[in-house]
Amino acid sequence: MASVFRPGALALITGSASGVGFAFAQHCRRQGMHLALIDNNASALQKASQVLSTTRSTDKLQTLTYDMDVSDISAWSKVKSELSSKFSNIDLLMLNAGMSIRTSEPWSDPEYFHQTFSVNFFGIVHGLTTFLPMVQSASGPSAIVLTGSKQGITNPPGNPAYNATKSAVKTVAEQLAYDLRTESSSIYAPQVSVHLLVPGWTFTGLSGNQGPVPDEEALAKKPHGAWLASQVCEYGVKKMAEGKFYIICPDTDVDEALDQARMTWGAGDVVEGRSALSRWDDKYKNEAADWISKEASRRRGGQ
Ligand SMILES: NC(=O)c1ccc[n+]([C@@H]2O[C@H](COP(=O)([O-])OP(=O)(O)OC[C@H]3O[C@@H](n4cnc5c(N)ncnc54)[C@H](O)[C@@H]3O)[C@@H](O)[C@H]2O)c1
Ligand SMILES: *[C@@H]1O[C@H](CO)[C@@H](O)[C@H](O)[C@H]1NC(C)=O
Ligand SMILES: CC(=O)N[C@H]1CO[C@H](CO)[C@@H](O)[C@@H]1O
Repeated sequence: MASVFRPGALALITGSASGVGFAFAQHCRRQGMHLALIDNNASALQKASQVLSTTRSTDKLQTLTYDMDVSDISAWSKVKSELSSKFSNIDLLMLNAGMSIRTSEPWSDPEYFHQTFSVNFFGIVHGLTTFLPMVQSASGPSAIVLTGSKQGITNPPGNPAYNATKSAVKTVAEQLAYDLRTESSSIYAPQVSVHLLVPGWTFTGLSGNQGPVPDEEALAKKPHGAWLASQVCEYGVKKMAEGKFYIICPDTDVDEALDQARMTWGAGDVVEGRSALSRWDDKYKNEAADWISKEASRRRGGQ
């Protein structure tokens, strides 16, 4: 199957002034793609656009930037009217912007939930409702990538709003993939592939490495266990080429087998009727650790 990463195609990426989004923008540019970059950090966005404009001869390639908040639906309609005057379709729609707010009292702070959902969840909803038609109308294969998190799957305790937004992103991505591939659905478009990109621990703005930082610089500062955003991109592009919907990235500390074992244990809470988040419950945590470690070794052996 032809790739969405092809010369002359258009990628629209949110949260593209830093981290994972910026790494994908760089990959797209190297493949000769036009870019529409959305971010609410104006200075980082400007830097990113400069770097990308020199990544490859850009004689004929456009780099459009939109300094906007993805939670603002009216900003999306402006982007649409501008973009659709220049392009008739979008080949890669990557809805990736995300953030995390800390609050000491989540259970008495509805604003913390509203804010986190307005960016991490409704930012994605706005991107989809605005641009799905332009993705469906692409002439070749096109793709939608939504950035989730392992925290939306295994749900570790501590930041309930962030984890809840990411589990909502997973649910929406699954529904979208189903509707696009199902003939009786009103949005049926089997040439559009959907991917849930789940980075592992990645050294980005979320962990103190904000902006379009070059790999060499990030490598010198990154914690040992974390991946670079460019590694997430490389892994993601490879899995997209394999046609995978779930793209669960490992990192230096956590391999694929360990993630698989943790996710299986988590799903087992429901099936076996254990307590919620049993991996972190004193009553189960030793059993969980034991089972996960054995299951991970079994999976490594079986590879
Ligand atoms: N870094 C990790 O370990 C990790 C792990 C799992 C998932 N993720 C997810 O990866 C995605 C990308 O994050 P990252 O790690 O590259 O972090 P990052 O901070 O480097 O990049 C996120 C970008 O989104 C932008 N952004 C934030 N809020 C925005 C808004 N309201 N409107 C427009 N732009 C906004 C930021 O300015 C930033 O440039 C996020 O969805 C994040 O939740 C990251
Ligand atoms: C914007 O990005 C720059 C890095 O380019 C960073 O130093 C700054 O803190 C960011 N601003 C905000 C508000 O996140
Ligand atoms: C990015 C983020 O805030 N994720 C959080 C999900 O919840 C776990 C448990 O608190 C936190 O460790 C993560 O930081």
